[in-house]
Amino acid sequence: MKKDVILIIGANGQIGSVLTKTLQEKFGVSFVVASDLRKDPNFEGVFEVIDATDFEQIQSVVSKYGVNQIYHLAAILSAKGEQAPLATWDINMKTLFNVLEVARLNNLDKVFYPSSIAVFGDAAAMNNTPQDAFLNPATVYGISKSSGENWAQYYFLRYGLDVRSLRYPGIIGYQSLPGGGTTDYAVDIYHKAVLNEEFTCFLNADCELPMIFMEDAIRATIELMDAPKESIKIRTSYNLAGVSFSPAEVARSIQKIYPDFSIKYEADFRQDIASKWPNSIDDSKAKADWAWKPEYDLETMTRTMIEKLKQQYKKKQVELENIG
Ligand code: NAD
Ligand code: AKB
Repeated sequence: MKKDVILIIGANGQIGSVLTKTLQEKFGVSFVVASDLRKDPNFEGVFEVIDATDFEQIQSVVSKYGVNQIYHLAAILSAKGEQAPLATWDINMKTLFNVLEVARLNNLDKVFYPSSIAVFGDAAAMNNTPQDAFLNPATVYGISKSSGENWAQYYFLRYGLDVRSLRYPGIIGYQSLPGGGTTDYAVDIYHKAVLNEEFTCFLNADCELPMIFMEDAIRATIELMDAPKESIKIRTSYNLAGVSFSPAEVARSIQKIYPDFSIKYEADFRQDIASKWPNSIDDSKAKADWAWKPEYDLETMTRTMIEKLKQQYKKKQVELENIG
């Protein structure tokens, strides 16, 4: 049987760096081609520099390695995207069109395209936001993702391309740092706690948002991609839920471990973005179609984040002492 060869676009990012390792374990290091705008000197495995706005660069790597699946992670996220709306639209859409066209022209077996809770706007119910809520996103990032979902479905309906997609909530992990989103505070807060520093939050204390622990997000991605084709009934993008909380709630969960941890609030433009996003998500379709089930709640996530970050900072300290 022909072996799967995977191309990951945007592999250096918060999700890509973790997903790459998981896919290397699943498919074998030599069957996973990681790519991004630059190569990380510490990267271990097969790597190609690809600017995904350039069709030819993707095409030549697909031909060189006989790629049959693409995970397309490259994008400009919500907060960064608002600094340059038209450039964000160009990058997010051009990279997607190139991936879809390369996949169609080379008869690839599958494509993964991440969408986001950013597709929702103030027309959707805030609590337990349904799969088929009206989409009126208020950021250029959200507009690009809601359009992207429909393009994914178009390629499935028109050409039979097996594109699969999840509307990720904010992703929280200890392995990597986030790259310019509105949910980034929920990673930074744990770093500050472990470093014994006060945290200044750019969202209001009571701003509840849907989040998911990295382990759950990666497992959801793999389970979606492994599911039999007939069970994938939604070809735009599946709602996906992990855990919902506000900055005050995550701070309280940290204070159970670090009672002196302190947080202050200085809301900025990201609060306006967050205020139009859901508080929580109804992911019953993902549960029904491909048996999705999150494992981490706020308490288990907080315990794991703190434990892992403490180990990482300790290791760095030892390395620095050895150099010195
Ligand atoms: P990130 O910003 O950390 O990483 C994106 C990567 O894409 C970066 O390494 C960047 O160098 C690369 N990139 C940008 N432009 C590129 C181009 N033209 N060609 C090739 N690579 C390019 O993002 P992330 O958090 O890892 O998110 C990955 C995907 O998941 C994105 O599509 C994002 O919209 C989606 N998503 C992320 C979250 C989250 O909380 N992290 C939530 C919802 C959806
Ligand atoms: C962002 O905040 O932009 C991302 C997302 C939820 O899509 N983390």
